[in-house]
Amino acid sequence: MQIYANPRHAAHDGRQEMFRGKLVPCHEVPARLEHVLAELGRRPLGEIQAPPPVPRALLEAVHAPRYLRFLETAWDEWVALDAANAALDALPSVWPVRGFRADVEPDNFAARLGLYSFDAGTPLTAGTWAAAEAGAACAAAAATAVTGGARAALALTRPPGHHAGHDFFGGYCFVNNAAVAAQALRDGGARRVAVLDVDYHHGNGTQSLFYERADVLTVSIHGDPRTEYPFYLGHADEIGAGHGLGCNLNLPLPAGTDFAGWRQALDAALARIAAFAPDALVVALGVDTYEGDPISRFRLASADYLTVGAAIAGAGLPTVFTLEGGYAVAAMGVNVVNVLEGFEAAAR
Ligand code: OKP
Ligand code: ZN
Repeated sequence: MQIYANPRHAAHDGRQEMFRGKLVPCHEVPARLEHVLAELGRRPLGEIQAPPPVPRALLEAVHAPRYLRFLETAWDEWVALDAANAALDALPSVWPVRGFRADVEPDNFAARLGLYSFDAGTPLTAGTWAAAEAGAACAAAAATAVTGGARAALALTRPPGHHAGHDFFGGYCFVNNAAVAAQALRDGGARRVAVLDVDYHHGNGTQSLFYERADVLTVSIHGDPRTEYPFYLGHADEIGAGHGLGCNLNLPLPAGTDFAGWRQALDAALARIAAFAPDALVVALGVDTYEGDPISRFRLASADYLTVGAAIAGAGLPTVFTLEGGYAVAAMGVNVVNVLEGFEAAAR
């Protein structure tokens, strides 16, 4: 398969996230992607390329222009507040919840940081925009490869993307790479596209972006939001709205679910995707379903990911993989490459 690696990913290197009243080291670290690249060196699956730049029009088909402009300029504004800020990450601490106005963009930087975010766990750093934009370029390039006839393509996206919505970041995500890929596939001529999100956490951003669209089916298997992040979306009764009614499927599972239980949800997800009869599939590939993940609570073993990849190949669809979560850093490479190797073996 064609593989696009983000040459700028390491520029996004957050120091700390808020957890239980303290700032703790970030889980979403550059080493995650380095482990995937190292494993791809041991088990090559295709040529690894740098992507061409992502068209601005594609980014603006997914995200609000004023949000993208904010991301682009945020670091310079942060440092302009105080030169000493250059040694710190920008973390939001105030948000316009119910009853506040989101239509008026404040002048105050902290207020805008909150306007465009939903948690205090997603630091914005000097290289965040460069990394996020180049990650989206990987997603777009992978979609282009599939549009051009490739059976599958892999976008090694970091930072991840599936929590990012039309005009907000959070959950370590800034640009929704899976949505960029899905939109690029549509623009390339796919009449219907399915997004299958297998990350431990609900893909709230992707769901929201396509919630009222009938051309993109979004399916997510994830920890039940009653107890698991992102908490405020991802329930089974969210089925799409308007033209998109019936075009969203959430399969929340209790914390502690093992592979047997998770596999049943995957079969249900794949059955729904088959019924939708898409021309292409985007897999938002998180491997934080792993039993050793430090922030998640499913119990998949490394070998299970071979089975996951084979089952996804069974859909028989041109497939773009984007990379999402996975925080057991040393196991990340094996787990991701197992999915892809399982896919390739079954897709042959
Ligand atoms: C991003 B992705 C843990 C707090 C969890 C956010 C988790 C974001 C997951 N101490 N904070 O879906 O893998
Ligand atoms: Zn996750």
